[in-house]
Amino acid sequence: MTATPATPVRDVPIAAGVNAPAFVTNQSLLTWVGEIAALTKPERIHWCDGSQQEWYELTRDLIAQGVLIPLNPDVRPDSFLVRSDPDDVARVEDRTFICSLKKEDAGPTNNWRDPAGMLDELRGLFDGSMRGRTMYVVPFSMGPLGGPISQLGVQVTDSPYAVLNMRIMTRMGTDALKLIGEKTPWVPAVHSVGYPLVDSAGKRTDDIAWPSNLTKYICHFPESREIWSYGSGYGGNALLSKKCFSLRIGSYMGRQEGWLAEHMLILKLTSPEGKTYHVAAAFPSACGKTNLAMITPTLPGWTAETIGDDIAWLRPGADGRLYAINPEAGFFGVAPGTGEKTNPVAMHTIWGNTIFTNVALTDEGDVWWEGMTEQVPAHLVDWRGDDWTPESGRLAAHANSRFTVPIQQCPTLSDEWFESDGVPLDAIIFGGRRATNIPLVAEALDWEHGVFIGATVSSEQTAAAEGTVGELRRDPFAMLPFCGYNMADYWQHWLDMGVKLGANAPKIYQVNWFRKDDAGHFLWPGFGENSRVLEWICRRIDGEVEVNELPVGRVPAAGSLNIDGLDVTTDDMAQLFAVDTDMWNAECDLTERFFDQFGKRLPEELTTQLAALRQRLM
Ligand code: OXD
Ligand code: MN
Repeated sequence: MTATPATPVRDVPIAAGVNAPAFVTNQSLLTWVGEIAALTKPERIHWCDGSQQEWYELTRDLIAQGVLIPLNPDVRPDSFLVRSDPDDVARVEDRTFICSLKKEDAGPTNNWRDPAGMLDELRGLFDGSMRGRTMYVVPFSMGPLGGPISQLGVQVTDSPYAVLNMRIMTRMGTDALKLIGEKTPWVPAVHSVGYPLVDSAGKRTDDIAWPSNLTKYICHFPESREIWSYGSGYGGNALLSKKCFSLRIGSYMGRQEGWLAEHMLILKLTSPEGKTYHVAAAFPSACGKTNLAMITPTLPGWTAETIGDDIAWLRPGADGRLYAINPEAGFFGVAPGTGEKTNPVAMHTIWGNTIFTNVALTDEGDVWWEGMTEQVPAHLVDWRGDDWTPESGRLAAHANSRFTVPIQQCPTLSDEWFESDGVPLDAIIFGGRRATNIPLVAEALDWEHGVFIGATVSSEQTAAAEGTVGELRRDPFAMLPFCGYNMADYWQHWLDMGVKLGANAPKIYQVNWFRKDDAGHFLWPGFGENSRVLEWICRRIDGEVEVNELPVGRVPAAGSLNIDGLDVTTDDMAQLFAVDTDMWNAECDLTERFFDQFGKRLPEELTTQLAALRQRLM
């Protein structure tokens, strides 16, 4: 899959220089690698070429160290289980900082640190943090190599586990490095797990399976487009291409350069008549985004193809339409809840070549997690490495356990994932988990109303996370933890984009698969049946279906949403689209309070939208 390097790349001791391949001419890259090495003091520097040989050597060493547990090759070839430290299992939002020059540019929804002070503190932490280890230099491209929407980055890391994941999640290696010419812009990302093997006195300690540090910092410097991450080896804290680059730094770059970096899946739909549609959809975590990205439509004749499951970069094209690429090359999916019934496509994707983190191990040497099969295995080794039986009374897999797998293994992958110009969007969808208020589907009245819908996305807290169950959490555009600048300015950027796109702008929709009746039962079957809502959206784009105008948006006119064969009654349909004026007025009050924190930076259009909604509710 990856080309053999033109220049052989070998690990050499640090004293011999930065050990860059001869073709690297970008002085800022060479200087930066030298500076980070001088600070972190690794024993060796290895420039990753992304080759099969490199993968073989890294996995061989990690197996020998007991870090990677090879799965049974007969059931899950070339796949591994990794168990993290129980204190390092998820993104750490309270340790994530936007270090913009001015605090108000980070805005009220981000943690902020003064960049100079933060860099000082980071330099102290990174000083000697790679002693005794190899520093890997990981060049990568987000998006197709050389594509007009793509961006280049280089992560240095002392985690070979992060290297293996980056090789799956990005186009990583020599081909990406070769694109960084003398003057090419690239994003630097520094990562250390913060567990040196040699102390400043030269005393060596043994390594452990999951090195990390209780002190964690995930820092972003938007103005200088830099990322520094310390103390964690897990997911978005360590794979700096993902949330750190593609969303936090990406969103900032997008604002400066006239594009959008979004927490959205991208899906291609084909109707029975052979017409194609492209949609991008933003959902907060735990709202079924991966399932929608890999949906198997239940409606005869419709097909769905996957282009992305998590991140979309959107840019106006020469024809004035909005084009989307998925900058990633793999899925870093949540394992629990993924099974043959809920997401057969994901289950087929992970047939092999997959890194599993914090799932359970079966006696056959395969993986298991809650929701994978109906039949619960009689015995497992749980994510912490302890014996487990169904009577154990605890989760076998961690709730945030993951699979990392190449997107090219996805059986529903669209050829258009390879398209460097992206796909033209017909619709943008915002979703959330809401037992009340939000209709099954509603069309925004116009772009500004759509931005208002995106800005007010909220989701009910589930029992899996901290907080009060059922409590509403605002997650505007599903970007709350991922926007690299002031959220109010981000909304303004979306409003400006609407002006730029004009009549070419995609239509905006809101969906909610999770509405419940008074007895607490879901009113809508969800999963593959969500294709019915997607069909309605496509038909609507073509002007083929009628709407009912409600205060909250345009919903399907009676009979225009296909529910043939579903066990959904007329009364259920009425409840799925009911607008309770009192509850909506209360929601408007919450929105006003939410907006208030942005002060003068809140775009006037959103205040106007809120007032208009109140008016429509009267
Ligand atoms: C993710 C997330 O991992 O949103 O995609 O947390
Ligand atoms: Mn995500």
